[in-house]
Amino acid sequence: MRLVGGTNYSGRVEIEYEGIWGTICDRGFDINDAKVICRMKGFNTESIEIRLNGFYGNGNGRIFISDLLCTGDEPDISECNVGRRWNNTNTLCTNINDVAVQCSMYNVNVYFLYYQEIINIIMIHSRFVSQTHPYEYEMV
Ligand SMILES: [Ca+2]
Repeated sequence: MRLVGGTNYSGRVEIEYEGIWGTICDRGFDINDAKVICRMKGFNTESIEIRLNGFYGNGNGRIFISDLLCTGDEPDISECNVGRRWNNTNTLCTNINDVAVQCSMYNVNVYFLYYQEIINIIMIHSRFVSQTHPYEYEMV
């Protein structure tokens, strides 16, 4: 799966099937479906935007999936139920209906680790200061 026409964390959703890249129809597409797509791409699933109406440009190929039915907890869209797919997508779907998503660029867990690392550095540094300047503490 790839995101096209946006940034590394946003774009039109394209999936590969039998060597051909195609799109997903917006029919039945909701935030739970978008969560699985962002998770697959390794992004945070907490602040996601669904972009419709060709926000990142319409695709120009096949439409492989419509009526995607993810619960939001799946690790991969291949594990979601799908209403219609491959050669049987909804006839109302055209490339105007291609879905796009904007995932969150930042992972909450990454920020948490970064915060922990800063605390570690402060603690190591303050230990170093107390060892190299022992009298400052004894004079109090
Ligand atoms: Ca859905």
